[in-house]
Amino acid sequence: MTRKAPNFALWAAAAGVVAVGLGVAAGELSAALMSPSLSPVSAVGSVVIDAMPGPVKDWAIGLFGTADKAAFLVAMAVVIAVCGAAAGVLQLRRPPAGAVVIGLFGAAGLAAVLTRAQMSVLSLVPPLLAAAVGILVLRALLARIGSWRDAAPDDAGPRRRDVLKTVGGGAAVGVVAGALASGSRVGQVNAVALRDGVVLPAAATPAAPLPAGTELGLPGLDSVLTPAADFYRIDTALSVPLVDARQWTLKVTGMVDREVEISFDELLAKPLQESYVTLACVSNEVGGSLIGNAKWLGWPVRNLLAEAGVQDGADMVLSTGKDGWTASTPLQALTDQRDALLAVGMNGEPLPLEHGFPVRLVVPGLYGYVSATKWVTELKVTRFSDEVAYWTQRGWTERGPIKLSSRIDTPSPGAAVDAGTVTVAGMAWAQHTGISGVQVRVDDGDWQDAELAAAISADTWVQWSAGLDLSPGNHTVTVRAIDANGVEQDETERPVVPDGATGLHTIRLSVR
Ligand SMILES: Nc1nc2c(c(=O)[nH]1)N[C@H]1C(S)=C(S)[C@@H](COP(=O)(O)O)O[C@H]1N2
Ligand SMILES: [Mo]
Repeated sequence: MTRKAPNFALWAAAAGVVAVGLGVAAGELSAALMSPSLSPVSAVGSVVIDAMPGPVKDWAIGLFGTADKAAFLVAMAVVIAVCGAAAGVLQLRRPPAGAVVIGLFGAAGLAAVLTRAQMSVLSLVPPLLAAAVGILVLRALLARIGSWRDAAPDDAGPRRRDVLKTVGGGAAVGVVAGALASGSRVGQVNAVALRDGVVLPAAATPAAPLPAGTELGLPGLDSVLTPAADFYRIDTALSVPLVDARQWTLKVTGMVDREVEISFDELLAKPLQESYVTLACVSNEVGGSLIGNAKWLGWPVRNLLAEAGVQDGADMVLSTGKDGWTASTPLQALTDQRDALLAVGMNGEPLPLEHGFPVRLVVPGLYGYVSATKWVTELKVTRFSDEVAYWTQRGWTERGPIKLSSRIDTPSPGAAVDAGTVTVAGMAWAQHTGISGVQVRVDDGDWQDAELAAAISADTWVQWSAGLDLSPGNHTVTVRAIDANGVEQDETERPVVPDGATGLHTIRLSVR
């Protein structure tokens, strides 16, 4: 009795499809967990769509109508599967050629992701992970198919079952992972499209133009205005909450005369105002980078609170985000003249999904954990004695005014510089108080005044620079800021818990 010789090439092709399928699913899932803008499939797809000649695009839209995007994704899936099959067969015939093909795919994904706007180190994870998973799975499956092919006749049975089990098991995992990844994609694609569709009204009260001389433009020095793509992101949301702005409402509840609810369109119809505010995270170490400055567009929260009518005895507003996170903000900080905003715009664009789309709170002078609620859905007027917010339950203080601080941006710590006059520069901040001076010191020498750039306002950070005469050898440079009330930056070193770090930023330099 003869058995038909197994078609190893077919098995290798199937293994190749399973390998790339698992790789793509791993990449998409990691992107879904980190940030909606990181999907390698979307990135490659956008690059291809951008590169398509107009007539081809028109033809495809005409052919598939509103299903054009779905049809495009199906076409991408077919191309990926065909290449996977080819990689499998190549890996069987000429290892490691199949693994190289998958590596090239990963490189294409990486290149596509690099062209996207919201680029960060994190963007590199999904394509690299996809390629790594694809190559590892391909090699594992093909090794098994190889040993089946080379097996002695009496060993062929167990080898065959091994291949059936692993390829079948891989396919099953791939189907589940693919379903999860595409499930998360559908929501993300919609959210991205809805955000792209938002047209922000012009501000009734625009921000004044930036004063001349706010931006020193020195290499290595952070820019005064932080692009949204570089803005630090801190939240407890494992995947970015995707909020449909058309469905979004904000409720004011608690100790109010009447509960009010406002929709996104109603909010956009209010007289909006623009202001520059520097946000900071309480977890920012001395010299750290969890701080950024943006131009925010929004409506002062106090107007909405006034519509609701705040009752006597309230001293706090507990704001809640779509992710269930809460912040406790002193009522006064939301009602005084500091213009705490229900922000809809960041640097002239709708809020990025990661930074709270469609609406977040921005309160000058308070750390983000007690004020900057993203994806905000409720403001409950209450008392500090009645409610405890998310981070306060975990050991951070219930109030969190931002501490006066300063940072050296350039030279970078440990840098080697030439002896002579060395330009040192950085940032200083005391939100809602303002900075009146910055001083620097070499080793244990005297404090010398640095030059302050023009400040946008008391609510923003300000650049400073100083020319220091440095002799050869090892030196330290330390900075301290002085606020508008003449208070010097606290030099006592304290950790970030429970209410923000203190101490002075010092860098070491080796001078040639
Ligand atoms: N809904 C929600 N809002 C949030 C947070 C969060 O975890 N969930 N984190 C806060 C913290 S601790 C900070 S420092 C700021 C950071 O805002 P950003 O990510 O836009 O820079 O958002 C605040 N708003
Ligand atoms: Mo934070």
